Amino acid sequence: MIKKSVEDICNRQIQREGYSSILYLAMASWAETKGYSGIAAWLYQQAEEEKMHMLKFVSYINERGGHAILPAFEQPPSTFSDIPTLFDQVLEHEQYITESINEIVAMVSKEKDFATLNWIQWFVSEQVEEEAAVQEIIDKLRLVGTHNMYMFDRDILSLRAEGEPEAEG
Ligand code: OFO
Repeated sequence: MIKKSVEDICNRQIQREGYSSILYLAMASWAETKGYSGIAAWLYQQAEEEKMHMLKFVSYINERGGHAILPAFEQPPSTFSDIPTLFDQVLEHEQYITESINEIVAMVSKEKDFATLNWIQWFVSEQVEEEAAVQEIIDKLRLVGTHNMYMFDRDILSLRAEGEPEAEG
């Protein structure tokens, strides 16, 4: 049976992963309206992954005898200033998520909940990959320069294929 403190922090993470998903959906929608179909596709895929992360928490809490609660989500921004700023915001958001996963690690260690400590390791590795993938995009954007967004938009999906293996369910 999951402890209440662990159940609560995992429920908090449901909200954060779900918000990540709608934030990336909002970014994808904005990028699509600006003609960046490749960037939009990358963000739609990212939103799907975040939904899957949220569902992993839902299943885990319920499997351990807790109750996963689906929250209301804050409305994400609907406009973004430009593509480089958008990816800086993605990185910043991922760093925030990493911090929040680390808080779960610290809490379950303190509570001696070794099953959750073991389970959460998948997210620890996932965050390393996600931050690296976004950093790679930011680096490429810097190389390409904002005058060549056509090329960047065309190639972004191949970056994901090389750099970020699809997360497993
Ligand atoms: Fe991108 O983060 Fe989920 O975990």
